[in-house]
This record gives sequence, C-alpha cells and structure tokens, in this order.
Amino acid sequence: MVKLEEQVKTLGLKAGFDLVGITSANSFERDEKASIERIRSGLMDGLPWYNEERVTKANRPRVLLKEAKSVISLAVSYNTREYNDQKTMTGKLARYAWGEDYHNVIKDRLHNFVEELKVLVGEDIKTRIFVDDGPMNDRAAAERAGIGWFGKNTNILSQNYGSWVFLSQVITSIELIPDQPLLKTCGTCVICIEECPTEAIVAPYVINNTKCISFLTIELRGSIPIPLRHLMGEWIFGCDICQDVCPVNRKAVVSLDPNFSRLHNVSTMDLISLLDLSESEFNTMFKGTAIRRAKFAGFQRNICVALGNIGDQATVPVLSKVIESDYPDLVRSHAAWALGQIGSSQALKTLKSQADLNQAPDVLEEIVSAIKAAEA
Ligand code: B12
Ligand code: SF4
Ligand code: SF4
Repeated sequence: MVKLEEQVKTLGLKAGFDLVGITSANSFERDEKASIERIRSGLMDGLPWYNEERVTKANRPRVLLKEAKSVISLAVSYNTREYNDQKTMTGKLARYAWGEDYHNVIKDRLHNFVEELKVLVGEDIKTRIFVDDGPMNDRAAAERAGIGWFGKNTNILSQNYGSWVFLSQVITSIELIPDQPLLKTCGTCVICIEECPTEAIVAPYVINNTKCISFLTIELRGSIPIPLRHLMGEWIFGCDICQDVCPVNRKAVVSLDPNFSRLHNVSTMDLISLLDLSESEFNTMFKGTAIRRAKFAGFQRNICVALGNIGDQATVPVLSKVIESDYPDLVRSHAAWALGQIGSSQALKTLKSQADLNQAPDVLEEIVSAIKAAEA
C-alpha cells in the first residue's frame, strides 16, 4: 500500500510542480522573530503592506486556517533556456518575469491539485492556498518541508533546481507525516554577498529591502535614491545577480515549462522602443505578465536609469523627448538624471533648455543636479 504522503506528492508532481514537501502546521518561530526585528530595524521599509500584523499571520499556519494540521509546500522551476541575443541598448529583466505571470499559472495548478487531493482523501477537507499573494511565509514553509535551504541571499536553494523556483503552499486539515528539513547550508561561500552591487545583503540571510534592486525597480513607486542609480546597471525589472553568481545554480536543471518560457522575445529588451511606449501599449504588451506590477511610470523610470548607466549618446534624442513632453514627472526627472550621466553637449543643451521655474520643484532639482553632473 502506497503511503498517503507519497500519493499526495505524486498528485503534486502530476499537477505541474517539480518539488513537493510536507511540514507540520506549527508556527515558524525563528522566522517570525527575525521578520519582526527586520521591520523594527527599518530593513523592510518601503513595503507598507509588510507589517507586524502580516508577519504574525504569515508565520502561524493555524491562524491562516484554524483546522490546519499540515502544510504542503510545492515548488516549480522557472529556469527556462537563455537566449544569447544581447544587443547594445538593452535592459535586463529578472528571469522570473520572462514568462506568464506565475501567480496565475501556479494558482490554476494549486486549484487542480486541491481538487485531486479531495478525491484522494475522500472526505471533507479544509484547504487554503498561497502563492506569493497573501500572508504566508513561503520560504520558511519550503525550508521546513525539505524543499531547499536558505541561501545567504535569502533565496531557497533546492538541490536539483537551485533557487530558480517559485514557492507555493497548501495549508490543509489533513494530518500528514512531515518531511525533514535538508541538512545542507552554503558553507563558507559568500559570493552573493560580495557580488550584490548595492550591498543589499547586509549579513548572511538578511536583506535591506530599501537597497535591493528588485525592490527599487518593482515595488518602489517614487524616485529611486540618486546614490543607488548608478549601481543598478541595466536592470529594468527585478535583479538576478545574487542568483546568477550562485554556484548551486550552475548545476540547476533546465525547465521546459512552456508557461515560463520567454514571452515578447524578452530577457533583454530594446530600451529605446520601450521608452517610446504609451501607457496603453505598455499595458497591452505586458498583459498577463508580472511586469505590470512595476506600473507604467515605474517601468519608464527604470528604463531612464538603465539608459543613464549605459551612457550612449545615441539615446539623447529619446531622453530629450521624454523631458520635453508630458511624461509623468517621475519619468522626466529620471530622464534628466540620465542626460546628466551621458553629459554630451546635446544632453546639456536639453537640460539647460528645461531648467526653468515652470517645472515641478522635484523635476527642477533633478535637472539642476544633472547639469552639474554633465558639466563636471
Ligand atoms: C517581500 C518579498 C520581497 C522583497 C524583500 C526581499 C526579502 N528578502 O524579503 C523584495 C521586493 C526585495 C523581493 C525580491 C525578490 N524576491 Co521576493 N518575496 C517577498 C515575499 C512577498 C515575502 C518575503 C518575506 O517574508 N520577507 C521577510 C524577510 C524578513 O524574510 P527573508 O528575507 O526571507 O529572511 C528570512 C531569513 O532571514 C530567515 N532567518 C532568520 N534567521 C535565520 C538564521 C538562519 C541560519 C537561516 C538559514 C535563516 C534565518 O528568517 C527570515 C524570515 O523567514 C515573498 C513571498 C511570500 N509570501 O513569502 C517573495 C519571495 C521571497 N520572492 C521571491 C523572488 C523570486 C524574489 C526575487 C528573486 C525576484 C527578482 N529576481 O527580482 C528577489 C530576490 C531578492 C533577495 N535576494 O531576496 C520568491 C523566492 C523563491 C525562492 N527560491 O526563495 C518568493 C518566495 C515568492 C514566491 N512565492 O516564489 N521579494
Ligand atoms: S536581487 Fe540584486 S540587489 Fe537584491 S540582494 Fe540580490 S544582487 Fe542584491
Ligand atoms: S552564492 Fe554562495 S552564499 Fe550565496 S546563496 Fe549561493 S551558495 Fe549561498
């Protein structure tokens, strides 16, 4: 007779997941304590929805589902093939956003899994599903269910798929025998800490959210702090550096999952044509992808920063067009910064022509400091 736990795992694999583990519904005490400390010390600043109330739910499965007995943790790889189409004026998108929005894809798979689970158990069970869309600590659950271990960059590293996995959970009233956490660790490796360009990994297993390029390009709605801009390189949505450099990921199995393969011919994108998109074109182009989360103005802002970092004079006309037209002020002020970084005579001419008191104060401030940078 095949054990119930094995049957549950087979169902998970059949539903389209690559890894399935089980843990109890006990609280994640270490993680709750660490998360509260992280909030209090300002390391989670910038994410107002990530508050202490959320943390106490996220680390207590029985608060999320009062009948909870077990948590089934499911991971799916998004390590789809890379294409070497690097051109000169391109921006980088984090791999997790290359394909369809994982929330939608995984939610469908979780619903199918839960339906099959009900048939398997043959009784009225209670379940609650999570995929990065509610108060659940996905990484803590995955770690305890033996899906992988915490890397020093805080990502969960799985044995065969590395950290290129989305995590999701089903909290359930079914009593299941839990798996054991893996005994693996990063050992003495500190590569990700050394390679993070903004020094956002402030200690092993600790991220300063406000310095992480992923936060700056996706979650931040306002202006990107000037001292961080030149460290962001060409990243226009998310950041994969701490995963790209990780030795465990070198051996990660390639995923053939069609849902996460590249859409829109992206992983690198032509920045000039992207900056020229209207808001409705942006919404149409990125419909059904995670990229919409950055919102139009945020995405255009990121493109300006990438263009400033590339520093190519060929982009002066498009940046000048942005600052001279009715783009959102957020985008115009970052276009000013980019022109200041390029610093050509044409860039300086545009900046000086815009340095008048009709500008919003924060845009004017950016223009003035961009002129200084261009003249330096
Ligand atoms: C908030 C958030 C972010 C924020 C903050 C990042 C962060 N480190 O928390 C921002 C926007 C920056 C972000 C970025 C990214 N994210 Co994010 N994010 C989340 C979210 C919603 C909550 C994470 C959370 O609880 N953070 C709170 C802090 C306190 O937790 P933590 O940093 O993980 O730290 C833990 C450890 O320190 C541990 N701990 C404490 N003491 C000790 C001691 C030891 C010895 C150990 C081992 C551990 C340990 O306790 C803490 C709490 O669990 C989750 C989804 C979810 N609902 O869980 C996705 C999630 C973590 N993100 C994910 C992804 C893919 C990313 C990016 C890779 C996207 C990208 N390419 O740009 C980056 C990675 C950046 C990074 N290095 O972390 C995946 C991670 C998958 C994986 N394999 O781990 C998740 C799980 C979404 C999902 N369901 O798949 N994210
Ligand atoms: S995602 Fe990028 S910025 Fe954030 S911790 Fe990793 S390397 Fe640093
Ligand atoms: S780069 Fe090294 S320290 Fe960082 S997560 Fe990978 S193995 Fe761990």
